[in-house]
This record gives sequence, structure tokens and C-alpha cells, in this order.
Amino acid sequence: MTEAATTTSTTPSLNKFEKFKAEKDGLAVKAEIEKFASLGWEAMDETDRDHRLKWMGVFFRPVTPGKFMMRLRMPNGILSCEQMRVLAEVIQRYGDDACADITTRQNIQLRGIRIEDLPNIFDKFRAVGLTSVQSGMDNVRNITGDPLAGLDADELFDTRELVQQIQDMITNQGEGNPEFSNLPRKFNIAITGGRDNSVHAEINDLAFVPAFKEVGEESEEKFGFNVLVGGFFSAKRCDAAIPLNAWVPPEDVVALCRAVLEVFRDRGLRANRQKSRLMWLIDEWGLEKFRAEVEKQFGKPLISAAAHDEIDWEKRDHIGVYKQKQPGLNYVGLHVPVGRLYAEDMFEIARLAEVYGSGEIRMTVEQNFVIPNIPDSRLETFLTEDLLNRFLINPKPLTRSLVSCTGAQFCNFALIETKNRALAMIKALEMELELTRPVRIHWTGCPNSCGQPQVADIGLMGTKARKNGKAVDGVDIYMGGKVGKEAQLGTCVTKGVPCEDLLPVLRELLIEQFGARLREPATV
Ligand code: SRM
Ligand code: SF4
Repeated sequence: MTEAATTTSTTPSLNKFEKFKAEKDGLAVKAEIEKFASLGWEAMDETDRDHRLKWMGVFFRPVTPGKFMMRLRMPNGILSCEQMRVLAEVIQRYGDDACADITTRQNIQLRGIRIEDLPNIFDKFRAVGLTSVQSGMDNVRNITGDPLAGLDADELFDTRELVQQIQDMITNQGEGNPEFSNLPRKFNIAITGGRDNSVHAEINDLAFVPAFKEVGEESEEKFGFNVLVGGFFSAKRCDAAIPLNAWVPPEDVVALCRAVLEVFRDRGLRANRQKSRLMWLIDEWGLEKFRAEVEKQFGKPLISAAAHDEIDWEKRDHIGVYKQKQPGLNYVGLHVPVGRLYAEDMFEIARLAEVYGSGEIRMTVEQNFVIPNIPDSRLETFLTEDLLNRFLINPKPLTRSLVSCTGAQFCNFALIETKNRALAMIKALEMELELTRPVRIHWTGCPNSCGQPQVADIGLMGTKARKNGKAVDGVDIYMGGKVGKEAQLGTCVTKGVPCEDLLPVLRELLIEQFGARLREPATV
């Protein structure tokens, strides 16, 4: 283990997280799952229950004590119908208590999990190659990649294998890897080989974006990635990633991830958790020193960045029916309202992927999913399936782009309820307004920004507002988020709008800034 990690237990200024990590590594709970299952959640050590279990992707929910959440890992957002069925079976046994969510990192979380079932659940996961290891706390989160990797005629690089290799390196093939289980803080990695920045590269601690560079003696243009570092959102500060001034060929991506993670692990700031994300280290050192330290760890000179990257498209949302690069095959993107799924939906998604496609399902960062590889000959019948009445391929413009974090229903950080409120609000707005284009509205229940309000056209961040001298549910409004090429973060334009007064405020914004028109009143 590293110097920073080993000396932490003797440093007096350690915050409580560094203390408990130094006392016992989070991954140690892997060997204790059977014990916890027979003990029950009430009798468990609180730090194991509330914190260390997150190293196995198991989250105690103070809002629903005893009903845990499980966060999977889904490299590149891809899973098989067999894996989807296992996830559905896991929650099915909990009846109405259970559901699942597609997350803003192309991933799935399960809800309602009982601790006594964990040994059996992990066995089931292992049997189909699923892992939830190191998906929470001070670990690398799900690694995102293009949802159309290998399908898109215009893609420059198929990211699937690389994302899997990075995950395998970090998690020791999904078994857990103590080398990377004690980072100073969470860490996000994204890699895109397409032209539309489908992963929001700019909001990751480490991102790889496609770029051609003349390298070698023949001065040939070679494909590789420009590297961005330090992007993150937190309650204290939000920043877009900045260029590291480095370009790597695909074969060096895993090694560079390792080098950056090692620098972050060994030298990252650990005293104050509000100042521990990678960008704070870059600030403290300056980019030049950070780059030099990464280079040292990488073990060979970093090549300077290509002059420009290849992100030159507007971001696509993948909802609808599209031709693949493979002749005769199609992919279909289905819209899942605020990402919420139930067991029966998941079984049905798995069935459709198996019967009509190749058995594969792909998540998007907009909390929707894509079924690829549907032959022309089966497309028409596919489109008549009942599930497509629930998960639409042509939702109305506001519904189409709606994203929401978990919110108060399950998250104890939440200042407001989000998912149900978001759906109700959009429905009401769509009754009143006609829109000719999607407007991306993102809800997030607190300043942690899991729902990414800063990437939205209109971002709504939960807060407590004041109305008639009383504290009420409210939102801060963010605007100006731009995604795809020339992505930029939105900023807060209005603070503390009570949720009960939000509808007319959004109506006005949509009319004035996004070309919405009031519907004609219905004539009898
Ligand atoms: Fe998040 C913590 C949910 C994406 C920034 N996030 C949490 C916790 C674990 C808090 C908790 O223990 O209750 C939430 C779990 C609630 C629950 O029951 O679901 C939570 N975050 C989510 C998800 C599920 C939101 C969603 O509805 O999609 C997303 C899961 C992604 C995944 O599959 O791993 C999720 N979280 C994000 C993102 C977006 C992204 O990665 O693109 C961000 C902002 C980007 C970033 O991290 O830089 C994000 N979450 C946070 C933060 C603030 C981090 C910080 O540096 O301060 C926290 C709080 C923390 O870590 O201390 C947090
Ligand atoms: Fe919970 Fe806040 Fe994240 Fe929403 S933004 S999931 S309320 S931590």
C-alpha cells in the first residue's frame, strides 16, 4: 500500500472516512458477507453496514432501513439478457418493495435488497459474470463508453473492449482489487470513440476523447485519444475537465488509467473530503507538475495532445429506430421515464432483446436503454410489442430528455422528492405547451448533482426555499448546459424557487427561450 494510505492512521487531522478506511479496508467485508447475512442488519457493526458494504456495491438506505440498494457495474453500459433476468429475479422476490433504476452512469441499481439474501445474490451474479464490486465510496465508478460502440457507422473506435479492460484492471476481473480500494475520493472515468460525446466526457475525473495525431517516423496520422482530467461535480464546486495535453494510442489507455489512479491514490488530498477530488490535487500542484507526475508513473514520455479532437457532432439521445453499420440490422432506443424499472419490465426487456436482437441490452447516460442487432425482417413485429407502449420510441419532446436522480424516495441526502415530481411536472407542461424540439430538463435532489443539472438546458437542483415565512421544497435553476461538441456547464440563474410555484416559471422559460407555444384551448 501507498505511503499516503499507510501513514493516515497516525495523522491526527484524519477525517472520519480516512480513519475507518485505515482501520479496515472496505474490501475486507467481501469475506464477511455470510456472517452479515446471518447476523442481520440491526446487529451489524455500523461502519461496516453504512459505509464498508458500499465497497461491495451494497448501500444501506436510512430512508428504508433493512432494504438495501445494490449498485452494479456495467462496463460501457452493456449487459446480456441473461444478466438482466438475474437482476429481475433478484428484485422480484421482494414484491412491491423492489424496483431498479437506470443511472446517469449507464448502470443499474437494485432496490429492496435484504441482507440475508446477499450470499445467494452474489452467487447468482458470479454465475452470469456480473459484479457490483467497488461501485461506491472511494472507488472508481462505472466506466462509461459509447452506447453505440460497434454499431455506429460513423464511430472512430469501438470502446467496448477497452472499457472492459480498464474495469478488469481496477477491480481484478470483478473480484475486488485492494490496489485501488482506498482512493482519496470517488473517481469517474469515461471513454468515447464516437463523434457526439455520448458519455459527457467533460464531467469525468479522467476522460478519453477521439483524436488523430501524427506520430512515428513516417509521420502517419494515427487514431488515439486526447486526455481530459479533473472534471467533477460536488456540493462545493463543479468543474469541467481540462486537457492534460496528452494523447494516447488505444493500447496505452489502460496503462494511463493506472498511472493517473496511482498518482491520485498516493498523492491525492485526503484531509478534507470536500477537497479530495482529483481537480483539487491538480489545483494544488498546477497542471504541469500533475502531468509530470503522471508521466513518471506511466514510465515513458507522454505524447502531447492532438491539436483538436473529433467530437464534432451534437449529442444524440438514441431514442427511436436506427440503422446499424451492419447491413440489415437496426438498433432501437426505448425511453424509460426517469430510468425507473420493475421486475416485470426487466424480464420483458430481456425477452425482447433475446427474441428480436442478439440478447444484448445497452444503457445510456440519459437513463434509457437500446436494444441492438434487430434484423429488418423482425423490426416491424418488434415495434408492435406491448412494452413499447410503456417505454416509447417517440416520446414527447420534454419527456424524451427528462433525467432525474433518485431523490427523497430513497436517498437521505435529498432535499426534495425528484423522480415523481419531475414526471408530474413534465406531464403538466406537455398538456399546456407544444414544443418542436426536445429540451433537456434534469432534476437533482441536492447539490451533489447526481442528476447532472449542469449539463441540462434547464437544470433543477433541490433546495429548501422560503414561502410565507416557511421552509418549503424548492429548486435552484441552472441554465446553459451544452452537451456534445463544445460542451459546457450550465450555471445557476435563479435560486430558491418553491416547487409549488415552479410550473409557471418553467412554462415561461420554455416559451421565451426554447420556442414553446401554448396549446390552443380544446374546443367542444
Ligand atoms: Fe451520485 C452520492 C446516486 C451519479 C455525484 N449518489 C450518491 C449517493 C450514493 C448518496 C447516498 O448514499 O445516498 C446516491 C445514492 C442514492 C440512491 O439510493 O440511488 C447517489 N449518483 C447516484 C445515481 C444513482 C443518480 C441517478 O439517479 O442516476 C448515479 C449513480 C451512477 C452510477 O451508476 O455509479 C449517480 N453522482 C452521480 C453523478 C453523475 C455522473 O457520474 O456523471 C455525480 C456528479 C459527477 C461527479 O461525481 O463528479 C454524482 N453522488 C455524487 C456526489 C458528490 C461527489 C463529490 O465529490 O462531492 C455524492 C456525495 C459524495 O460522494 O459524498 C454522491
Ligand atoms: Fe441523492 Fe443528492 Fe445524488 Fe440526488 S443528487 S441521488 S438527492 S445525493
